[in-house]
Amino acid sequence: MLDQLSARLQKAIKFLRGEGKITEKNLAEALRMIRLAFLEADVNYRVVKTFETRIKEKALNEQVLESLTPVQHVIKIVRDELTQILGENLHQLKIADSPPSIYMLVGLQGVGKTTTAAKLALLFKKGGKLPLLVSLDLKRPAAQQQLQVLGSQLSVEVFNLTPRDLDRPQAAIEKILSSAREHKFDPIIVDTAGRLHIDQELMSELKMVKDYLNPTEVIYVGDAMTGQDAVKSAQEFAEKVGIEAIILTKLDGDARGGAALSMTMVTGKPIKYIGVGEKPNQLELFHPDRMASRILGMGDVLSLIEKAEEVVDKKRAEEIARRLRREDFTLEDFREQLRQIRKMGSFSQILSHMPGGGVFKNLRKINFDDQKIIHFEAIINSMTPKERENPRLINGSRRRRIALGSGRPVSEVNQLLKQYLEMKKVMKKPQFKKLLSNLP
Ligand SMILES: Nc1nc2c(ncn2[C@@H]2O[C@H](COP(=O)(O)OP(=O)(O)OP(=O)(O)O)[C@@H](O)[C@H]2O)c(=O)[nH]1
Ligand SMILES: [Mg+2]
Repeated sequence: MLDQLSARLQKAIKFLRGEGKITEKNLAEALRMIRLAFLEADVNYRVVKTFETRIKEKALNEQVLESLTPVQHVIKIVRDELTQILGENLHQLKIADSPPSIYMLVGLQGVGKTTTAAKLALLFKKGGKLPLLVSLDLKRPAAQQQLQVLGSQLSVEVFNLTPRDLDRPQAAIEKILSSAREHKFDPIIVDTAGRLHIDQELMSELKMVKDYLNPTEVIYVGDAMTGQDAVKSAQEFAEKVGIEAIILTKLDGDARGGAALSMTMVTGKPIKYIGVGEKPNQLELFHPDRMASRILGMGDVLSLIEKAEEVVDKKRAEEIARRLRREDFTLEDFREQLRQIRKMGSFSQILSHMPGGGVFKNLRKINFDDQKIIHFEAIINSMTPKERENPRLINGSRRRRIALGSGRPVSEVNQLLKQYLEMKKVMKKPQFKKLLSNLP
């Protein structure tokens, strides 16, 4: 998988290693090699440009981490940027607030929608859920049978729709939903029709199904082997039907990587799973960081880099602890804390050492899921340094400006400020101070 890209990137890095020192000139040559590797792998041109610019900027301007050589530092930057364009964090499927969650799979013909529907069902079943498979391919009665066969192999329930049902999709969907509620099926995984090309008819059909179904997530299924075509069609599905997530299939084949590396940046949607074989158990959660490391190879250097980063993280954590002790816990510190949580769950670790109940009960309630942390960070980013140091400045009109700047609702800005104050209050409690004094 992605072997060729991997080999070419490694060649670029090997070249730099041979040089020993990073200069503008040899960096330019390495970047040229990296650019060619990407283009060869059929990565979207815009993505290649962004990637190149960011690496150049960071390699020439960033301070090299202690204990890393300049070349190792460049490797770290390449890995970080690779992770970034792959989507940075792990993204799980969204779960509906009230069950059942409904996942609607869309995509072109033959990309692997039906196979993926079955794979997802198996994953949920293994996780102790009771999934229900449904095919809403309104044109092809044989699609029902394909799903039935897969379902019976996996002992997963498949909702059987008659040709008459398929003529009346709204009534059929109501029937499915009420049956799912009655039998406590959760989630419902809905397979849909594929077409060779995107046409108006398919899009209207999918839009209609989506409106009746009201899915928790529409998942675009793309064939990684088709490279930029998969990216282009993802864009069209995103525009015309609306998608929340991406699953890339056939990454076990000789896919060159272009689809995986362009998808998220071009569509703005995360890849959540990847298909790595035809068998029902060959679906994996997509870990951008692992994928980046796999593409770069060089396990030894990467683990060295990770160690160096741990030291930095530890220093940052110490710095925050020091500031906490001084009680001037600003929004800047809060943001740094959020970043750390996102990276390594350090605050949750601190919390896990605390006695339950009491002052910490409220803190545990704060919902630090990945998405929220990203939004909170975006909000803090939109504040001026003054506001971060002195949150009391943030009045109504500033809140609106910050909301606008970060693309988040004002209510979320309020929520963030509330949680920040909550945390600050807890920081002042004697129990917390005692805990902090025990930190390294
Ligand atoms: N190697 C490999 N093959 C896959 C993967 N996912 C699906 N396939 C194969 O791709 C082919 C098409 O899969 P389907 O699931 O029928 O595709 P579909 O999107 O439902 O197709 P239509 O319903 O005709 O639009 C089958 O031969 C699958 O076995 C994968 O991750 N790896
Ligand atoms: Mg199918």
